[in-house]
Amino acid sequence: MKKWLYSVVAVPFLLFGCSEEELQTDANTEAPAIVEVVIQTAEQLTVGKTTLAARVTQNSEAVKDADEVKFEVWESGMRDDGEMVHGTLTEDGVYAADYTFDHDGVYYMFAHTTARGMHVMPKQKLIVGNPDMSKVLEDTSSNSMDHSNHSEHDEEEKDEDHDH
Ligand SMILES: [Cu+2]
Repeated sequence: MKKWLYSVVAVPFLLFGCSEEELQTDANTEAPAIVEVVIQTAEQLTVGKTTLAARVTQNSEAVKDADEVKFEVWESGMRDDGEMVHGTLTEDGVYAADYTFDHDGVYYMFAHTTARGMHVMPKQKLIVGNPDMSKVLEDTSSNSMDHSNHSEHDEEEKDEDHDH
């Protein structure tokens, strides 16, 4: 009689233990939502002052606390002579920086974005004015960059990585 009682009592505990374990596993494997960066600067520009801008979102919501949004701009084929300008939050997840193009040409731009523990860097081609396409150099630079000096691990030295 006593044995029979024990087994009845034990069943609910077993069921409970099982479902609790499943819940914990689900919570642990949930990945953080991807940070998305969309460049807002038009592909066709005119010589002179323009605004470089990119909008940062996560789960379709504006990210207003990005660690860093840097715009790397260079003329096609001359990435080594490119410039890095820091974007600042203007509105609703949009980070922007002023930039001046002083001559017609084909340019490229990366929006190097570090936010919520991720690094995202969309690239865009920019056509400024009416460049003589026969004189435009081919851009052979790689689609990546040396991130060794602006990785997630160097939060303390954010301002020392302008050299790439
Ligand atoms: Cu980058």
